[in-house]
Amino acid sequence: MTWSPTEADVDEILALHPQPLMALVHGETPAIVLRGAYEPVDCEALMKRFRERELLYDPRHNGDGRPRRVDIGTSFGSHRADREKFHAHSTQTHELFSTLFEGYVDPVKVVYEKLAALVPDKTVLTAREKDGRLYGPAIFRIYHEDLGHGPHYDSVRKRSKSFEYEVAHFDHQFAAVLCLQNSDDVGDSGEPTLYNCPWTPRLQQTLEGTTFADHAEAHAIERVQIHLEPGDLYFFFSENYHEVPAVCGDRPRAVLAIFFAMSPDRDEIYVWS
Ligand SMILES: O=C(O)CCC(=O)C(=O)O
Ligand SMILES: [Fe+2]
Repeated sequence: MTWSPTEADVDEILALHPQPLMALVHGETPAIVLRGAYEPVDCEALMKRFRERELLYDPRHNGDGRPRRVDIGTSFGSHRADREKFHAHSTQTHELFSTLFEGYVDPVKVVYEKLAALVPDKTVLTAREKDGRLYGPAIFRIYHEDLGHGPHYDSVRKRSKSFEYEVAHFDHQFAAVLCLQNSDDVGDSGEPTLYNCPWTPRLQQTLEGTTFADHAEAHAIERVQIHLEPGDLYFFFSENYHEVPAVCGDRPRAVLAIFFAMSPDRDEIYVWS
């Protein structure tokens, strides 16, 4: 059987995979793709709003002109080293997002609702510490030319080892990404590839002597590329290796992303960005 994404509506997905997140963990399917989760015209309208509010700009014409990703929201990875600043930044993001989408359907709400529909037996919450302090709810990420992600996996538990944070105390970690805008390029540019290959300590040892790309080639590891149109949303097990080839051309790739953690024996799913 080929390793192919599950593309359907939520009811059909639940009929195929009663526990969709565990199906991702077990590699039964590389991704769950919900086409048209958000209106493409609203994607365009939000991009316009981000530009008007100067939240979105071309980093090549700003500061030192070096290409870098434009984030609208709080990145846990960038802020976790300083807990006070991280939670303060997250609070600002909650405030910003409470008015940013006025006049349109709230895309963050849509992503949370779709996730909740896929896990009817669990409660989906923005991640929080025991004292109630919140993480960022979600993040918009705009990738201009030359920006993407090389092969990597994401796990606060296994990679970042941030055990001082609640989100490290779950068994499995995932990501969900809603496409707002694609680059112009018709090739690989900005189109994520997922590998049927979770990180393990053993793999880590193997990779000490080689690159992930060579390892994947040598072992003929299954891979799929996910093609998204504005409004499409995909979910994947972020402990599998994955990559996003660098954007080519002038039109940036823009997405709304969340990370989330789940344990089969916990009622709550914690979402952050
Ligand atoms: O944008 C995507 O499709 C995936 C992003 C990703 O892998 C990450 O942010 O760690
Ligand atoms: Fe990732």
